[in-house]
Amino acid sequence: MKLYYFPGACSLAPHIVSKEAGIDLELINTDIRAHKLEDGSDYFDINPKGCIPALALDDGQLLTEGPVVSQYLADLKPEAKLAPAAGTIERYRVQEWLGYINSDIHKLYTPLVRQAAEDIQRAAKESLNTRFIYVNNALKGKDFLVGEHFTIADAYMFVMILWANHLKLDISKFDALNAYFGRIVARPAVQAALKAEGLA
Ligand SMILES: N[C@@H](CCC(=O)N[C@@H](CS)C(=O)NCC(=O)O)C(=O)O
Repeated sequence: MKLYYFPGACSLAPHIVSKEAGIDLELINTDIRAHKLEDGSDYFDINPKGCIPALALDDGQLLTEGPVVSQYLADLKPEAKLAPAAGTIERYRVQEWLGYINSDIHKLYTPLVRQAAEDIQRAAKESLNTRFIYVNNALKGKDFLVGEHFTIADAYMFVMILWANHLKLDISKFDALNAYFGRIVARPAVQAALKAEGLA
């Protein structure tokens, strides 16, 4: 399988999941601004959405949407416990987090990375702060977002906190969030994915 990715982008979450699961993926570096591959070919010809992550399956299908790609990878290796079994309340809890991160956190970064007008950036930062208050409270007394194991939701949340640090957002007051980040970043699979993306 091939993972279309860009270093440090949201595709890092399914990349981490693959490392945690012990699934070897061929990594295809994708320029998400120019929508080109390294050989100059047009990424829209591969994924008409133009976004990463995208997972090219061995049967020729393309799977898109990070939360779905991560669930697919996790379900290939249930013994790694990266996603609870489908149909259980724990699986819905993981999906609840994936949905929240995808729609209520991830996209708040767009005005910051695209350097939108000052007032739009300020509003995005305020909303991110509100979201991180919620996440920090949810993490108090817990090692992971759901249950006793690292899950695909943690891989995705890790990337959201990584971006906050990269953009120098002030998240220093969020003790539980920062302790959680420290635990996740120390995981060998996370280090391996960061290294493979040239970020370690
Ligand atoms: N709905 C998609 C969005 C993914 C997404 O926003 N990817 C960004 C990088 S983090 C991207 O590829 N942006 C390029 C573009 O918008 O053209 C998902 O959740 O996987």
